[in-house]
Amino acid sequence: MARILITSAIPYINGIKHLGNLVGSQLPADLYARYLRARSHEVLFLCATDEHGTPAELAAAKAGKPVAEYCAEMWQVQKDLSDGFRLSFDHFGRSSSAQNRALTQHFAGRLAEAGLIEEVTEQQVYSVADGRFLPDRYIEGTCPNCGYERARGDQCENCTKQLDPVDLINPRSAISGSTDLEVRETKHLYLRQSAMKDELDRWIDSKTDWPVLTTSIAKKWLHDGDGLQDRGITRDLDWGVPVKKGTEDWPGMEGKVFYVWFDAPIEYIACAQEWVDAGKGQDWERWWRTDKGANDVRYVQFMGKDNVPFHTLSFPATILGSGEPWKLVDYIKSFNYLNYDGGQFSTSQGRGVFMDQALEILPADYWRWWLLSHAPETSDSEFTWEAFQQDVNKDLADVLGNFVSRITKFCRSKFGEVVPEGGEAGTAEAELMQALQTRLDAYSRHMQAIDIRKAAAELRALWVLGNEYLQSAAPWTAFKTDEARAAAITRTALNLIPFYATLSAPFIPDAAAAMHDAMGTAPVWPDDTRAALTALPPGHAFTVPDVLFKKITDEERADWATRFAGRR
Ligand code: B3M
Ligand code: ZN
Repeated sequence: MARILITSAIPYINGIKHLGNLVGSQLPADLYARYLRARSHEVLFLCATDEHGTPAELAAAKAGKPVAEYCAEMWQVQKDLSDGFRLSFDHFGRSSSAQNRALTQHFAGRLAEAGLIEEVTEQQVYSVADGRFLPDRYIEGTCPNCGYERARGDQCENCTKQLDPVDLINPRSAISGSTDLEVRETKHLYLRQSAMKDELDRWIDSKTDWPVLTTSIAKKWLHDGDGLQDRGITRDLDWGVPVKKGTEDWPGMEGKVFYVWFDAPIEYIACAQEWVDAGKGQDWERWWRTDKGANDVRYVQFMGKDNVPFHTLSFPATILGSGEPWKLVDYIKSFNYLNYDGGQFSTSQGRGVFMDQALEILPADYWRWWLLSHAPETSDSEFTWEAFQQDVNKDLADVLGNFVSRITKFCRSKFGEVVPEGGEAGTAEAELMQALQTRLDAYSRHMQAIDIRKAAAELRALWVLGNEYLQSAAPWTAFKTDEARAAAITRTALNLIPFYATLSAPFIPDAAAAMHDAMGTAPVWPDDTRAALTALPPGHAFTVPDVLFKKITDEERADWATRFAGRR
């Protein structure tokens, strides 16, 4: 038995995530957590909302709400959706927590003591009317390139040119519209990542088992161009973790907060504290401090590829730079993008399916199965309604669902709702058990290695084996001439239901629970297929479950394709 700490990238607070976001971190992390728990390992699985930064402030302003209130509401929305998708976090925290505030300030203090923080004086736009410095995207004006009048200080939305606020013609505050802007001197803190380049480089080199996607991104940032840059870790915003050196004020930093990407990964640690403070766990340091037992922990992170630089370089720089015995990540599973029907998911255009909409039209298991079995692991993958309809109907309804329904109904009609007695297992059963064993071993291997598509393919193949067995053993034919033989086949096939339920639970937890429920069984991981397929004794009672998966019709498919094409 091992101890595994699992974190998913923490989703931004500003809005509901789409299915591409979901399959890029939270869902695969959940699959892995469920698998490891099923194998009796001790798991701590954490996620949270990422609540600071300009996007949160802007979204709150748009919603006409104070930012703290907006975040509290959106946390609940995201929490309910993650429950709806059966994401089995041990705790779903908030990066705006008191625990994260204190810990973020603590790290900044340690980094400052270690000489890894530099104070840099910069020129920045100050709005006299608003009484504050303006971040680049809070400044609007006319684009010098295309003449678009509502270009932002960081980029022109119209022609996509990257801008500096000083490039804008007729600049004004995006908050108040005021043109009373001045360039003033201000101080910011920089994390001296460049001083840690060699240490980070060696650390990445030691991770020979990491996915290529992860290491190639890290290496690119370490070596391309001028190499690893120092990084500004403070911002002129109201909403965020106030800049402090531990518990002390930081002269010259009054009114500033830490940059959202500085405090967000620290929330992985703070979240474990929140978990304990919420009364759900005992000892968070056992998971996070190598001097308090975390040396035995294997720490695995899940994220989309755009988040990789922050997790391979910046966050490790924070941890290593602190000089304290914090647990470093052992394995980073990263993902490419899921595209939507010939283009991209788009939050601003409402293109694609978002988490709330998905659950309105189908239960979580349908989405979980399709998304995980098409996880964008080695390249981008694409969601199309045709593929979704076809795969779900085939894998879930025709193969798994049909198997369960067919054998339970057959048994009920011929032997009643109990596992029948009589007859003996023969060659067909021996062959089946052997084939299942081979697939089961491969399935476990792929799940262990977090090779998600390969694991899904093995699981599908396991379901198919049961269907083929039933088809060729044909208990309905045997019954006419040899009732004992029909009983033996039926008994074997009924035993496959709890076997499948346990193996399938990480992918489709609700259907798995329904299968166990119908069979009156509890999940026990099957190491040995022979033992598993003889586990239910003759006389064991069951019930015929409701239809596990209904098919998606052509009308539904066409309707959904139109409905989610864009403009929410
Ligand atoms: N919130 C970006 C994202 O949701 C960011 C991840 C933070 S992980 C510490 O993709
Ligand atoms: Zn422009």
